[in-house]
Amino acid sequence: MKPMRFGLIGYKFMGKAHSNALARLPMFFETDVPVERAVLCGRDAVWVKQASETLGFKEIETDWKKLVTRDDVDAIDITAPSNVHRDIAIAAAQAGKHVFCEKPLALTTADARLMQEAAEKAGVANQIGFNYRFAPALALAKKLIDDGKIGKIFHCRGSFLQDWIIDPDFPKVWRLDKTVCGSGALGDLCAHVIDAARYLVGDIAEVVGSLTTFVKERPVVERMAGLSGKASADAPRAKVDVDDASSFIARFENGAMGLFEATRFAQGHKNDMRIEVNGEKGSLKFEFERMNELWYFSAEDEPGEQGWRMIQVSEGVHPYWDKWWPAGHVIGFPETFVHELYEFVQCASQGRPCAPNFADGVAVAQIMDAVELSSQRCAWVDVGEI
Ligand code: SOE
Repeated sequence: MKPMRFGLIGYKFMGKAHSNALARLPMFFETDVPVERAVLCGRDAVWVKQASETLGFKEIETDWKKLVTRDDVDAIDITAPSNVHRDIAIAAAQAGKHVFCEKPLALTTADARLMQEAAEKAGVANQIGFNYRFAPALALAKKLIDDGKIGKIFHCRGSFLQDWIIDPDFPKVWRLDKTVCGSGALGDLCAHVIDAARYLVGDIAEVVGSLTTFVKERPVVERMAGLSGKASADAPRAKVDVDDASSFIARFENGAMGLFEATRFAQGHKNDMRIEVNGEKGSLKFEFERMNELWYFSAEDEPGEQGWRMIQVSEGVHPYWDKWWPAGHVIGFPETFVHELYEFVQCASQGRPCAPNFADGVAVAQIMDAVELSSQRCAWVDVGEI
């Protein structure tokens, strides 16, 4: 059977997460086509070679333009920083390759739309890396909502809190450079929460928000590190042009209210992504750092027996669980990437639309741009304006 040969761009944090997922996918999941780690791509030949050996890729490429037109590659997986997503994804789609792209889809909604158009025109599978919705607990929350368990939804409360850039001497890494990442906490963190909210509750119609940058200048380091780094005391400083924190209120199209917050300045919070949904008949809440648990309150339980129940989402009946371990042998962050790539491979090989796809990436980009605009205007913004 013809395999799906992956060309992966990037080999740092997300590149490793995707490589690990591609390696483990065939060990646990039965895909319609075999999956191959074919070519790893990065600009520096020495480093990419080294990474390809560790991450199990057969070949390397240093120029993404060559990668996307190679005959021995069927799918392009983009984990490089956001400023290169647009050009790579469009070229890959035009070359007839299926495309998986990390979030945020692009620097702007306009660019994200170009990517969606190119992928749809080429008829290739396209998916965006909103991996949190692939936590079994969030997939179960979605099922419970679709089954009507919490009824009409009134509220959605989402947050994503981290604390890794509080030190003002922490360098201006690429995640803090607008030309490379598009936005700060908003695009890097809140994008996941917005996706989860759209997945569980539906589309957002209007937003009013506020963005803040607490540390306005940071030392520049020669090599822009990922999530860690130290600058020398005499390093020159440059302006930080992205948000350190962002919050917004939303009105969903179905009438529900939303409240969202993302920050990298919440001391003690490492990767604290949470979402809660309150409906007429019940509530659901999820906390990523306890990702094998889903909290559920049902107002339909017998009076006197009502209360929050914690569902340990690690039994064969739960989403994806039958593929993993015996009950209670919990999974973590890396497995969310296995799940999303499983969906991608299956959708691509069966010709089904992926979810979340580039259209979802565009919808999230629109909401984020509307939040930025609202912060500038100090007013509500209709998402349709973007
Ligand atoms: C860094 O803030 C980061 O790694 C994000 O880029 C990821 O999308 C998120 O999963 C965790 O935090």
